[in-house]
This record gives sequence, C-alpha cells and structure tokens, in this order.
Amino acid sequence: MHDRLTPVFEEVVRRNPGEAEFHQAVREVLESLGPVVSKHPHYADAAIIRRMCEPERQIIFRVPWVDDAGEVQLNRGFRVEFNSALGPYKGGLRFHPSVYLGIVKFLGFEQIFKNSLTGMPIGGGKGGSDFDPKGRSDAEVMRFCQSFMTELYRHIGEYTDVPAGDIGVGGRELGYLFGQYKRITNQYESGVLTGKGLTWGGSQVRTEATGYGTVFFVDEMLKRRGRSLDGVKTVVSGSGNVAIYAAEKVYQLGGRVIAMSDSSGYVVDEDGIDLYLMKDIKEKRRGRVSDYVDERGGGARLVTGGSVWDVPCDVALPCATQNELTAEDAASLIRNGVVAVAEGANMPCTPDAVRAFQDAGVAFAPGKAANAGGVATSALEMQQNASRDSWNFAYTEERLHVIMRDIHERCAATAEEYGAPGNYVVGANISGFTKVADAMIAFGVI
Ligand code: NDP
Ligand code: 2IT
Repeated sequence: MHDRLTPVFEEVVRRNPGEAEFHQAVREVLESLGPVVSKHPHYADAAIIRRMCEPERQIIFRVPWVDDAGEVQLNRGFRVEFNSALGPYKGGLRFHPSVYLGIVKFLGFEQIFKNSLTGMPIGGGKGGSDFDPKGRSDAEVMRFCQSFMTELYRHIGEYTDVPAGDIGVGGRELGYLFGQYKRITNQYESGVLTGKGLTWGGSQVRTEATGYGTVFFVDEMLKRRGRSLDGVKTVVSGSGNVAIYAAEKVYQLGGRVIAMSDSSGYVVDEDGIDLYLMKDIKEKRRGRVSDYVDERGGGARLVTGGSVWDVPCDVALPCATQNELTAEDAASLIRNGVVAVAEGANMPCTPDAVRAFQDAGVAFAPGKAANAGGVATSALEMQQNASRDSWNFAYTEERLHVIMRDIHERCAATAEEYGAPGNYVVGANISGFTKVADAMIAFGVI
C-alpha cells in the first residue's frame, strides 16, 4: 500500500473495530489507489481519502413487530449514508440474519465507487436489518417492513436517499415498504425507492438488470480475448435475483449453465439448468434447490457440503454473498481451466482468491464494475419517475447494455493508463474514486 494511504487504513481499522468486511473493502480500494496518489498527489491532501472512508451519516434503529403467534419480535435496522458527492445516497436494503453494521458499511463503501462508475448522478449508501424473512409468512414480512419504514421514512427521499433491494429484499418487500412510505408521508413520491413493481412506477429490466449486466460485462471481457459466450459452460452460485438473471443472459448469449446453489447446497445439471423450473421454485414458491432436483429428475443431482466451485467450467459467476469463493475454490477453478470470473455479488471472492485469478491470467471482474447494472437501472428508474415516463423493455435493456460496455471500457482504459493493463480491480477503483474525489474537492471541507 502507498505510504500516504497506510495511515488511513490503520485509522479505519482503529476507529471501526470488529468490522472485518468493512476493513476488507477499504483495504482493496486503498491498495489500488497507489498509482493515482503517486501521479496526482493532491488526491491524498485535505483528508479526501480519510473523509471518503467515514460515512456522512449512520442510522441504527429498533424495529419491533408482532409475529403470527402474537409474540413481539425485535430486530435492528440500519441505514449508512456514506457519500453524497455525486447525488442522493443510493443503494439497497439487505434483510439477512448476518447483517450488522460492518456488513452495511462494507456494502455502502463499495456502492460509492460502483455508483460513480455507472456515470449516473448517484451517491453511495446501504441499509438493512438482521431480520430473516426465511420461513416467515407474507403477513409477518409485511408487518416487519411497515415497522422498518416507520422509522426509515424520515431519513429518505427522492433528493436525499433512495433505497432499493438486495439479499432478502425483492418485489414483495419493496411493495410493503413503498406502501408504508406513501401512507406516512401522504405523497406518491415514486423516486424514493427503486425496484418498484411495473404497475406502480417500476422500470422494465430492473429485475433482470444486475444479472444481465454482469453477463454483458463478461461478454466484453471475452471479446477482448477473442472469445464469446457461445457454447461456454458456466457455473453460477446462488439462485436469487442476480443468479437467475445472470443465468438467463448466459443462455441468451449461447452459453449453458450447469450448476447453481443456495445456502443448503448446490445442484449440478450437465444438460443445462432448466431456468423455467428454477424460477418457478425460487421466485414463485420460495423453495430450495433440492426441490429442483426432485422435480427435474434425469441427470440432475444435489450436492450438500463441498463447494459449487468444484464443478469444472469455463466461466464462474459468484452471485450469492460476500467471501463465498476462497483461495481453495480459486485453485480448483484454475485447475479446471476457468477463463473468466465475474462478481455478480458484492465482494464474493476473498482477496487471495482474486490474487490467484489475476496471477493465473484469468479475466477477473470485481463486483463494483460487473454488478453495477442493477444500480444503473435503478438510476434509469429514477429518471423515468422524474419525467413521469416509462420506457419499453428493449429500449431500457439497450441503455443497460451501453452502460455496461462503457463501464468495461472505462475500467480497461484506466487500468492501462495507470500501468496495470487488464487489471479491472485497479481500473474500477481508480476510475470510481477520481470522479468522487474531484466532486469532494470542488465542495471544500464538508
Ligand atoms: P437474493 O436474496 O435474491 O438471493 C441471494 C442468493 O444467495 C440466494 O440463493 C441465497 O441462498 C444465497 N445466499 C445468501 N446469503 C448466503 C449465505 N450467507 N450463504 C450461502 N448462500 C447465501 O439476493 P440477490 O440475488 O439480490 O443478491 C445476491 C448478491 O448480489 C448479494 O451479494 C448482493 O449484495 C448482490 N447484488 C445485488 C443486486 C440487486 O440488484 N439485487 C445488485 C448488485 C449486487 P438462500 O436462499 O439459501 O439464503
Ligand atoms: O448492491 C447493489 O448495487 C444493489 N443491491 C442495488 C442497489 C440499487 O440501488 O439498485
């Protein structure tokens, strides 16, 4: 790490004890910024980078709610408003039992650079709760969401902070959240949330955007290497929103998805995962990948224990959660001849896994570039809401495609400019950083 950045990192660790994921995300960015600080030392002045590592505002609140048995349940809610240099805070809400301040801060920090990379006017933020929607009835999820929004509403707004979905927060949750916001404020403020339903202000392609965008990015990386997705064997981890639409776009571009997973195990189907069935199980019935194997029959098999990354493939798309792909997994993917890896999830590869891919010459796309299509399409949703317009699917998808090509181009060109050709991590971090830093410098000390 550059010697002007080491003290910044040490301060982050000291001031944010016990937040391992946040430290990991900050370290990765700071390790990339050496060349930019050497070339343009003013970026290390005026505590710009120190300020960037300190959230502008952090909100933690109590979320009490009543379960179906009439018992009072208690969860903790978070919203970290990290950086508003480029626009209103923007980023999803995650509902998962593992959520604590360190997870929300790592996600919020990543979001600053990701949102900058999209080229859209959006700052960075993230929120969520340790609430676990699994096994809860619709009525319980509704009561939880209403209680969560009863506090959150005073902190958000079209021009202030615009949440969306993430793990455990999809169309159902956003509906309950928007309904409660609308009721409390007595305003139909469409631009306050994104990922809304298509009949109440949502955008075409937002549901598909993160997964589609990730695969558009892979397509660009492969093109650079004179290859395409045609006939390519792909493994996708997870089977949620990002995973399902990454798989769908792989099929549309001629590839085949042979394995997917959830937290209970993974399914291998060498004939190609039947996405119609997987969607029905995951999106409609909220089932498990084991249901897929039971219903699909044929050669599909379920593996519990072990790692989905043991399945040989050409392209690997980690689309579940942070640190799900370790150095050991990277070694087995490399041994099996993987050509490209793109992070559909946020920080799914551990730092030593990333290094292993780069050392082995595997094309590696970091989440803040590869999965930026989701938030970029959220910004397109905000645009449509602001102009009271709604665009069709083909037009919106083309906008997403152009944005992903631009992000790829910007990362590749920046990596080249700073002496790290082909290193998309360096390219994404430097390119995302300079735009935010320039705005912060323009604003003075705030
Ligand atoms: P979903 O809740 O729709 O799906 C999450 C998937 O990951 C599920 O299959 C889930 O399995 C699995 N998973 C979650 N946590 C764990 C865990 N601790 N261990 C093993 N498996 C786990 O979430 P999304 O698809 O929206 O999000 C997936 C990733 O993509 C996250 O990292 C998110 O931050 C990132 N992302 C999402 C965007 C979006 O627009 N939704 C945009 C950009 C990034 P199970 O059901 O068994 O828990
Ligand atoms: O991690 C992410 O970029 C998201 N969960 C999407 C955020 C958004 O505001 O659409």
